[in-house]
Amino acid sequence: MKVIYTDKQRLHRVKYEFLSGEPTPCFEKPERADMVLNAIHQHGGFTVSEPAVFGIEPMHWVHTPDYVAFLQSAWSEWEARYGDEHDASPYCFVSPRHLRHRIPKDIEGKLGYYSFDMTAAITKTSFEAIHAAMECALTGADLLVNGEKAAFALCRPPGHHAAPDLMGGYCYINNAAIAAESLRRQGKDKVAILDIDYHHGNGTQSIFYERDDVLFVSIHGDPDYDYPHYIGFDDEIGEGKGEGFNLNLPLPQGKTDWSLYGPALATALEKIRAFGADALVISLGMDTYEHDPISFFKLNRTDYAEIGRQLGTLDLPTLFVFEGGYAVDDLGYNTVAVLDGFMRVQNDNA
Ligand code: OKP
Ligand code: ZN
Repeated sequence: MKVIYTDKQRLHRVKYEFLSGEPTPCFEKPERADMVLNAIHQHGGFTVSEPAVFGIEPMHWVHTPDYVAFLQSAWSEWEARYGDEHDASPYCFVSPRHLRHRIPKDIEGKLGYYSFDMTAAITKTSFEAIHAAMECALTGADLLVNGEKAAFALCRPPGHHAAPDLMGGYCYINNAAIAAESLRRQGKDKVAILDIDYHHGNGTQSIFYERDDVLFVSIHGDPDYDYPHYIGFDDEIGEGKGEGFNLNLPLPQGKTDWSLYGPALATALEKIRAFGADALVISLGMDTYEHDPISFFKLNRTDYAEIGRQLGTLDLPTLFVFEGGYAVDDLGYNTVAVLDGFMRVQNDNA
């Protein structure tokens, strides 16, 4: 399988996030991708290459122009105010209640307007990495358009929490959504996105909520108890002509092992089959792992191979787009277990 990766993505490295009231080293770090690359090289069945060059224009396919402009200028506006010692991060937010949704002129106001949490800080070189991650996803989509049966875009920072004009959850630009849109624009009439990150892919859901040409299905921790807290429930089914083209399968924290996950995955795959997808994008989050430090499912490496196998049985052109996963020591082997399970089915079909 072809893997698309570039070291430019290392240019995004945030110092801290705030958990349980104290600064904690950020879980989403460049070493995550290093571990995946390491396992990919050990496996031997992959070829890794650099992404092609794209401008920033594809960001506008799914994000608003004002949001993209904000991402580009945020660091310099922040640095002019505070210097370069600390990462740019919001301290106040535009709640949907009692406040006005006007775009402020001040950088502090803008950071809060365009964020839904404090986990998406911006550094001097973040935008270059964010851009490079999108290029990896777009290059992966192009591989499918050119006849490749599958590809893996090893993206970071991740993207699935990024909505049209919101960052959060370590995400800025929605790599998977842009890849799906690229497939749509290049002749794949129906694209399914399956998000198997532990956290609900709220950004991807929002982007496609009113569309019937891109199906969004997500299996994740119950938002009544877990991040992103305010979205990802099973009554969110899409709107307008998108009604029926959004499926959320929340599962309980703490006790979700294969006995609960397997049936949810079967439901997800059935929905994708019924939709009649021409291509599949997998938001591949590996934080469903039993030892993940910030998540609460109980999947293991055997389960990952089985997930890969079942995804392979859909027999669709498939782009894997990397999202979360924070148990760094096992992250690479778990990721490769999914991809290897998938490739074994492909070899059987060939
Ligand atoms: C990004 B991705 C839990 C804190 C969660 C944010 C998690 C962002 C996850 N106590 N903080 O979907 O893996
Ligand atoms: Zn996650």
